Amino acid sequence: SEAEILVAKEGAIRRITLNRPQRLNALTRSLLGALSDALADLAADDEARVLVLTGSGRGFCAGQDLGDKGAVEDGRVVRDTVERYYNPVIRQLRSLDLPVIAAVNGIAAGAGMSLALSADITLAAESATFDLAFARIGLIPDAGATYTLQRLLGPGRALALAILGEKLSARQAADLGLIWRAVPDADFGKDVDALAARLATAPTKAIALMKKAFHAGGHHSLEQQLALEAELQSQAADTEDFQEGLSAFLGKRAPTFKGF
Ligand code: T3D
Repeated sequence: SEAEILVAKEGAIRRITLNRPQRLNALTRSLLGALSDALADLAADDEARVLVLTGSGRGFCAGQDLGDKGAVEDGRVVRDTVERYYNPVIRQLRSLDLPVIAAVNGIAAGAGMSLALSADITLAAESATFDLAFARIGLIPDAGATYTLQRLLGPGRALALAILGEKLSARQAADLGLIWRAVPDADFGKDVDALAARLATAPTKAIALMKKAFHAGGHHSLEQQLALEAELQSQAADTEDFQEGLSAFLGKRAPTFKGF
């Protein structure tokens, strides 16, 4: 049978495609295990400078596969699925040192929406929809969604969305600040590729330091954050890319960043 995820390497770009199109890429334990393995490989891949996470077929990801035997039966089983399959993937995505693009090609529902929101930059095709489907089946948002949603929307709108489970168009999601941008379907593939190519030549180390700063900023005081910025900025200034950025600016030419 076909692999449940596809991993492609192209220069410094890594692309992971959820690949159960006949089920809108719904997540099974085996798919989540494969995704976790791929993310572990990526974390150890020194050549990689950007990850694109996307789905095959007409959907991005319909969340937990509700037919996956041994994953959803009752509270005991679901706790195990969440702790052993979902949470590791979310931690891995979050702690990657490179920028993560979610390329939302179609519907993102349930934990599929959680996955899309855990990326650093979420780009969606205009025909894609975001569906916090959990309440429809009597569950709560998980895979980090109760964390990311309230940071992106504010706690009031996040909880209302969780309770009501309204489907959002890609444009609505962009207007609410849930995602970076909704783009016309005809441009989607090209725009995703252009963004990935751009990030593959970006100052990758500085991006890793930005991620660290913003993640800590969510729970720091201003004093703590100013101290952290001083530390991380000094690390950024010690990179070869900063020397290159500086000399390119002064020399009125385009910089060539190496990622370190
Ligand atoms: O351990 C744990 O379980 C805890 C973790 C929970 C995390 C969660 O994600 S809970 C939320 C799970 N997801 C959902 O509740 C969404 C279920 N799907 C839908 O509501 C709809 O499929 C969509 C709104 C996403 C899309 O609707 P539509 O009309 O575009 O497509 P469709 O016809 O419903 O789906 C196409 C096929 O995929 C269909 O199969 P068929 O009829 O062609 O044989 C459908 O049953 C299947 N499919 C879609 N989503 C899932 C699924 N099969 C299993 N699980 C799914 N989540």
